[in-house]
Amino acid sequence: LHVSLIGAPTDIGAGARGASMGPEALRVANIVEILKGQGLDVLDSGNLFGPANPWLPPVNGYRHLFEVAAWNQSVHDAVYHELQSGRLPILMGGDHCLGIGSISAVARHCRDIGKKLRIIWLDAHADFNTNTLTPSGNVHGMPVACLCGYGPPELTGIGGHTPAISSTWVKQIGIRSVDLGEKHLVYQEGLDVFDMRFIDEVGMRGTMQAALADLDEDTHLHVSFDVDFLDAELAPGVGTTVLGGPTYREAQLCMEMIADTGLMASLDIVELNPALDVRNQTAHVAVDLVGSLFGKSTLMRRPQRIAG
Ligand code: DIR
Ligand code: MN
Ligand code: MN
Ligand code: MN
Repeated sequence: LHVSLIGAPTDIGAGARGASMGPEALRVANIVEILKGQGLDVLDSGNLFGPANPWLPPVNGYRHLFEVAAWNQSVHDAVYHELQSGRLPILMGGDHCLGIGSISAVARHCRDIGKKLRIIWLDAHADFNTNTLTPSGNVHGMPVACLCGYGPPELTGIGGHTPAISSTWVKQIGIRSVDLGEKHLVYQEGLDVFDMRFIDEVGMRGTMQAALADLDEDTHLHVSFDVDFLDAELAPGVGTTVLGGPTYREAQLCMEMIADTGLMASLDIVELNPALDVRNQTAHVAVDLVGSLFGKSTLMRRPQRIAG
């Protein structure tokens, strides 16, 4: 398996500064060496460039729309290029607004080759705000809505097709913070949301079985990993910590069940904020979990050891 790391050092869509340091923190936490140690062919293609963060207030409900669009165009181009070269792109953000460019590219690639696309969205937040619903104007709270066609043309059309995806392709896991207006739109769109209450009631195993139920051998599985998915105690290095997230063990099981499908073909690691981290702990946890996403496990497991 050939993987390409793409750094996108920006916090252009975030509500706190610092996610721009995410790519380097992941490198310092040995992301390249750890994935190579698992037998992967890893190419670190370095960092993308884009506009600086002017740190201005929102205009028409969007902060930094022009700069957000520029960064996403460059992410789209890089991710699409790696997919066309037959490599598995790992986008190292950067904040979660970059999921627009990344997933638009993945959706374009899947349209090119006639593959079914499914997206596992690991996050504390639903990221389904629009400019009229958003309490903050921060575009990192809007990427899923933009991908589903709710947003400005600068963001909804990046992959050459609007909407880039259908809301029925998205399975959200770990959600525990949704804004009031956003809640209505999520409900109206019928998004498949496996929130923390669902995980409490069903367990992570049943949750992932449900979330991964409609895959087949012709599916491209994209994982968008917002590090604030993890419980705040485990992962303090994010801009918006939310209590009550998955534990280390629950997150491991989630990642291992995704790995077991053998279908993950692209990945985002976003929202890591080293300015708020403690001795790079959150980066190390994230890299460890990414190892599990690529099949690191304690034992060689025989399939069906636990009855369905
Ligand atoms: C909040 C925070 N829902 C907003 N969102 C995110 O500003 O839209 N934080 N994604 O990571
Ligand atoms: Mn492919
Ligand atoms: Mn997010
Ligand atoms: Mn989040």
